Amino acid sequence: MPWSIPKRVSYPLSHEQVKGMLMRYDKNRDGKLSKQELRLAFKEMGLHFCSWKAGKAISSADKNGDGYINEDEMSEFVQYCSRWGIRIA
Ligand SMILES: [Ca+2]
Ligand SMILES: [Ca+2]
Repeated sequence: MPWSIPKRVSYPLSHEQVKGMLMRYDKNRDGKLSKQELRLAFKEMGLHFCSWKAGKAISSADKNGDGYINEDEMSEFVQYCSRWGIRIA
């Protein structure tokens, strides 16, 4: 992809933008995000969530219970994030 993630992300972003950014942190390219990958994503996006919140968001969005967020579950995850006051359009 031609664009890179800025140190600080300006909000609001669309759900698709957020999904796209998060999926770039799928380091091992298995098509889903582990807790570790998500934490790195948050950190690099300048969002400082504690691991408890990240864990809560993952378990809430993780519909099939495998401990990872896949592309389908990502929408749920992004919605959960928006409830924390992150304005996602
Ligand atoms: Ca992964
Ligand atoms: Ca899952």
